[in-house]
Amino acid sequence: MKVKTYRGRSVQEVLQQVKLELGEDAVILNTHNYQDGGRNVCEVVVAVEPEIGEGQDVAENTGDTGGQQWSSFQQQLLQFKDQLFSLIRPQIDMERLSPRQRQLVKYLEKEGVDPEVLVKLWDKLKDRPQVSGIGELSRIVSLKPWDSDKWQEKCHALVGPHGVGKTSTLLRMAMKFKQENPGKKICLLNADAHQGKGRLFLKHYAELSDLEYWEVAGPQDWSWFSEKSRDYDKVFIDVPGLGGNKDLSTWWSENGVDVLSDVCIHLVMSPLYSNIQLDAFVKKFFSVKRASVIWTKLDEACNFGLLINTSFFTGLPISLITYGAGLKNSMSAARDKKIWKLIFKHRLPD
Ligand SMILES: Nc1nc2c(ncn2[C@@H]2O[C@H](COP(=O)(O)OP(=O)(O)OP(=O)(O)O)[C@@H](O)[C@H]2O)c(=O)[nH]1
Ligand SMILES: [Mg+2]
Repeated sequence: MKVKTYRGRSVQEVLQQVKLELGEDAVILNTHNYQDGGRNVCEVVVAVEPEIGEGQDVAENTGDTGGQQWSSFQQQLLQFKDQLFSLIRPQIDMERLSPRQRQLVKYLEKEGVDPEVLVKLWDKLKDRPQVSGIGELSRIVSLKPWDSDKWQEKCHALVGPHGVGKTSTLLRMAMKFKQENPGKKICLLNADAHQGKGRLFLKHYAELSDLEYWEVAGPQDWSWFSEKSRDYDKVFIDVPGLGGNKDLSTWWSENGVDVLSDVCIHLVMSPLYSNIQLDAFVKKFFSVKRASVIWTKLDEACNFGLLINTSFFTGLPISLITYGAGLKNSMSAARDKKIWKLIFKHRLPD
């Protein structure tokens, strides 16, 4: 799978170049106009499906991710998926796909994409050789990049299992927001204050970054904070990992968090989890206020089919990706070019 960038003086000029080189199969992922030395530049990012024989083992060739080998568990999972898929397979006549479409479906199967997603994709592509596989896939994987103008809600709560990277991501988001909106008042709200280490970490960086910091525990605190929140333009909320049988809706109602208005929830996940585990987390952290998925620890993962599966089964857009333990240069807003490079080339953002 290729992701290529073309530049020219106008959209028309660049599109003509794209069409000449790549024909009808090129899928436009993004266009961007800017000035360079007083000249207008139009940049177009396109995705192209690979030639036959090319790219089938892209993932193995690039060596760009942290995970270098399949773990035996992943192999078992893939075997299980193979068996499942082989039951459904008789219904899927791969001959009804064009060679490129077929190759795309096979690549995704190797990448751990769920058979149900593959069947859906096949259904959209069958007997329609002119239809682009990536184009159809981009209808499944929706994106809502973490840019301040796209996310108008005041309060952003990060939820997810213990250790997935909630606190670090929350800090990165708050710091990015502050950098882009220097005049705005930002608050870090720690609802996970019983965790000594995370608490110190958050408090320390709040002080360093000149962000206001509060802790809440129980309905009285939440009720107080719902008034206090009027002082802020943005509030970033660190929610505890919720061990055992606790789920998010129980925690939310027990703590009376509903008093807080204008809240959206971001589900923080990592491709290091298995499909089964991820399914359990998606249920555990269910909420009608859920608005996006944030993917963390991409630098430690060796395949990314889970991103597609989660988009398919939850319908949630991806807003952010993180790929490093440090707070700097380890987070990107989820844009198509980056997501496709990740899935098809196993390449992390530069
Ligand atoms: N490699 C890698 N490490 C990360 C990433 N994001 C966070 N980490 C590390 O993962 C560990 C856990 O991160 P936290 O932000 O504390 O995770 P958490 O979800 O808040 O954890 P709890 O508060 O214990 O539930 C830390 O050591 C982070 O530095 C990432 O994208 N890649
Ligand atoms: Mg934490």
